[in-house]
Amino acid sequence: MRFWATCLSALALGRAAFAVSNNLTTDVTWDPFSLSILGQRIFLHSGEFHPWRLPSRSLWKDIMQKAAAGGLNGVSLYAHLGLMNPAPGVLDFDGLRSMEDAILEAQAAGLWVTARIGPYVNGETTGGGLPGWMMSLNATLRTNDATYTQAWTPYWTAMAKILAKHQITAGGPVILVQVENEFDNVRTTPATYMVLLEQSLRSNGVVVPTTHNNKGLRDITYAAGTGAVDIWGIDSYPGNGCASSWSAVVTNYNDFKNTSGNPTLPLYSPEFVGGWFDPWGSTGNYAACRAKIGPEFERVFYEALWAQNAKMINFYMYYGGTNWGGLAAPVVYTSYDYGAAIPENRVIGDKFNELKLLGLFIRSARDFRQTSFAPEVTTLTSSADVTTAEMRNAQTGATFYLLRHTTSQSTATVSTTLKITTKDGAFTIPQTSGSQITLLGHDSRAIVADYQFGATRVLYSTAAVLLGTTIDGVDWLVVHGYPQADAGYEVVFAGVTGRLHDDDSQYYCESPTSSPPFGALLMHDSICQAGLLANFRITAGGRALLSVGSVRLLALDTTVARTFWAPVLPASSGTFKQFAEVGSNATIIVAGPALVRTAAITNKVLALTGDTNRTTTLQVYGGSNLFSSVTWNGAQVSGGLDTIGAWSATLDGPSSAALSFVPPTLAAWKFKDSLPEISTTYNDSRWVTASKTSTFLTMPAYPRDTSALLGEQDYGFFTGNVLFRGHFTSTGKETGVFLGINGGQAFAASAWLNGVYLGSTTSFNSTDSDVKNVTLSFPSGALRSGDNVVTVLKDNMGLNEWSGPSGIKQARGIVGFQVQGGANSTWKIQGNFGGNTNFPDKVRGSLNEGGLFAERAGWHLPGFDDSTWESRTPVQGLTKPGVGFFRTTFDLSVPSGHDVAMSFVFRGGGATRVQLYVNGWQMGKYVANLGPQTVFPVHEGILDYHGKNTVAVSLWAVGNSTTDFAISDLQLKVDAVLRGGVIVQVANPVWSARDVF
Ligand code: IPT
Repeated sequence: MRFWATCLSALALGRAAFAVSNNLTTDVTWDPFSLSILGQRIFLHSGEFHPWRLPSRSLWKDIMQKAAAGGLNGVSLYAHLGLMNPAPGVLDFDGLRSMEDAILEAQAAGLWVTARIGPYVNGETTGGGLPGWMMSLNATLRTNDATYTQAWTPYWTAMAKILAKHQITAGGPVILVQVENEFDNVRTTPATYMVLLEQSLRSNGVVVPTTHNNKGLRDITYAAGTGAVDIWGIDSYPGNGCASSWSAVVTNYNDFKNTSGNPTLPLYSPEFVGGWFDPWGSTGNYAACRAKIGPEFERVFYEALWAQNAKMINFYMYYGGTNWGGLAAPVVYTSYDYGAAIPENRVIGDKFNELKLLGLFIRSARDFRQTSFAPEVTTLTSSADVTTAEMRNAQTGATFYLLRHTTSQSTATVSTTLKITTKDGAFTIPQTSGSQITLLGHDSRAIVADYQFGATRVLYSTAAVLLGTTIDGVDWLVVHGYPQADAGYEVVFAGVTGRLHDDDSQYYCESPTSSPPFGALLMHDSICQAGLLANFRITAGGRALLSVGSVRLLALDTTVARTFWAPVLPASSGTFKQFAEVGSNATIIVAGPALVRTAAITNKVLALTGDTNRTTTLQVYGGSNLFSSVTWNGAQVSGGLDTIGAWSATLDGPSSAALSFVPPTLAAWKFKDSLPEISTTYNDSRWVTASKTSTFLTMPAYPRDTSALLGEQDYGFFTGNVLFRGHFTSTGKETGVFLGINGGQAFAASAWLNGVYLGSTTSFNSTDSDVKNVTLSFPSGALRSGDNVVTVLKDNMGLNEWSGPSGIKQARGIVGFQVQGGANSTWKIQGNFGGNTNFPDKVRGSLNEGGLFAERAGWHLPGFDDSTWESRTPVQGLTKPGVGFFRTTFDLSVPSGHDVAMSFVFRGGGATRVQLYVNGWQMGKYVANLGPQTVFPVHEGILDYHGKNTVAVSLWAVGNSTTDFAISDLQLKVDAVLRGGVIVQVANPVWSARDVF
């Protein structure tokens, strides 16, 4: 039973009226408009981040600080059951698997957390987050099956306890917990599985609302107690992904919620397009995707989502990161950059900054949070090519006109006027005769009317609002627009009587008379019209500060606005003092640096932290009485008021040593063969004997010449390369071997008989088959009398995501095998050292290593002694099909105090599969003939920027041509240099001897 937690005191405090709670806590409540936190209505503006996709743990702080600086107030965190629970009874929430640490970093940055803990998450990760061992269970996954229930319970209860400890009622940032993901895939009514998960959360102390991510516009509403979560939402990826063409915005989310869904809930998008993933073998590239799903796309699609009345939005992904080790599902390659706002290498640009503009606006537009849905219409615009929603806050009268092209993918330049209704009457704006509002190509515009902030009401602004805020008792409105757009932007303050006028080509305000000139950056003939109306043209690169009565109006070219920041000034006390709105309404306007991470004022010292990418003019607008000195990253900076009255100083960019830093050339490689297993003398007696004669994996009917089944998950191998050795006793008549091999899309396999190469097979891309059937002939002379061994090396591109209850359980391994000519075969299997139960590397975890001999022996780890190895480079490569392992070390001495983004860049190769190890971490899989990835970002922390580094590559020549035997280059390159960053710890445990077999 829910209750209506209305109370007079809430109303008196301006709190959300008629808020509904889940009856367990009133710290997080909701109504049809929005969520409220501690009685404060908020627009949840959140970004998706998977901490486990950023194994350099220290950098979680970087992402969290960027998210907060980027105008978000929340993060959404998937947890990965498979990583955290690699074997039955083994729970590991340490290091890169620590949900708790990620939550604490979010809290430090002032971000609310939506914990999306599965058990199944999808997310283009192996098994969709479910571990290989669950695939072998006699259970239908994602149902209330007793065996499956038993399987998820230990993880789930442990995770619930972590969340309970860090939920808002306990002083933590966790406000929402998502149960399952896109459960309509496996829809059952009632959803007893959902009920079980929810009950377990509750009995382990989670009281915050539960949520669900509904797959698109599919109805999965359940009656209370039969699987209903407190707040469900709709995921949606409109716009046509990374393809260069745009498809239309979606305009029926709100209808869906109100007709098929639940009209008492706010409209929630737990995943809204923040980019898209890219498959093996594509021609795509994430930089192009980031440009397509870029600033214009964000403006059009995100404002269209606002127009649908969404007040809870999470962008998937905000930082995608890296599918290092075996994290990827077969649908993606190593990079999970996703074209997201923060690129994989963490170097932010226009996409991030445009979302910041939207985020800061939505943060400061308090009245937006209680606006009602109004269908988009073309009746308010003079041009039918422009559509607008008119979203009004019935309590305050504030109104938001969201303008876009009627055909949302249009690239036309269209101009229109707009009819608005305000407290002071109806107007057609712009009022200046002949002026129009112009959408430039892919564009949209949020126009405010009766927009209240501080003591000021903006009657309307045709320029986009960046923010309105009160700093030291002065109301500041920051607006922006494109110089090429409107000939005259209009900003009208209600009831302001101060007059603007010009004097000697410099524009002044009458009151206060001491206002400084705003310079020649803005101009308009009629700027000084009749008192109330600021009518101006924005010039390229322009910024202008006007005093209008007691209000400061800062008008900016949008490209200049992107260099603006409004960090939260933490309150002096309170559990949530660093949280925008709920903890602190105070902000300061800072412009210039590539990033402003944090700001605080204590004892009249304004302490700013952030990054610069060049010598930068720092500007602080307003509040100059609040501080008497300024520090940047802890060091005092001297400055003073500039010509337009901003406090200004010069910040150093990166040092010349940092700018000229060049990592050493990778040279002095050592080499050793990594495929001793093909030798007839190789001793596989300690390998696992394939003995299963039945399986709960999905094992297709295939010819098999013995009853043993070779589904590798059944033997504890879920990741990376797996080796199989099939023994048969020859009668001399065998002609070849049939193999049906499943490694997931884009896998490869190679086979040898008694050390003689038989051939290889490759699945070419994500639309190719995940199982390949080959019949390989035995070359004459290869058979021996007695024991013969077929050695098969195959990789596993990750376990399938959900594709029905049997699709996810698809057996990886050798699903069909038959020696042509009669003989029965018996098989031995070897994968990663120790399998999923006894893997030795507890820091890097169960998915870092596969089953190559080099990996089993730990040759990829720093500290291994390769001094007796042959000198040979990966460019010299191999001489025949097989696997070689190459190692080298080098010192790095990166100037400190800088964030230097580096990547490994591969070139060349044919049917060549390379795994890249950096200080023991498997940071990339380069498949030369599939691509598309050639550049592999590796962060500080994995790389030791102030010490010795070990780089290793396994090189698998899958084919028999010389181009398959080698790559043509591998180097470490600098992507970007910033002064700043966060302090990074290195934790790269070194080699110790393994009893390899
Ligand atoms: C949505 C999943 O919920 C998410 O985990 C991820 O896989 C995302 O897709 C794609 O990157 S599912 C939605 C596309 C139907």
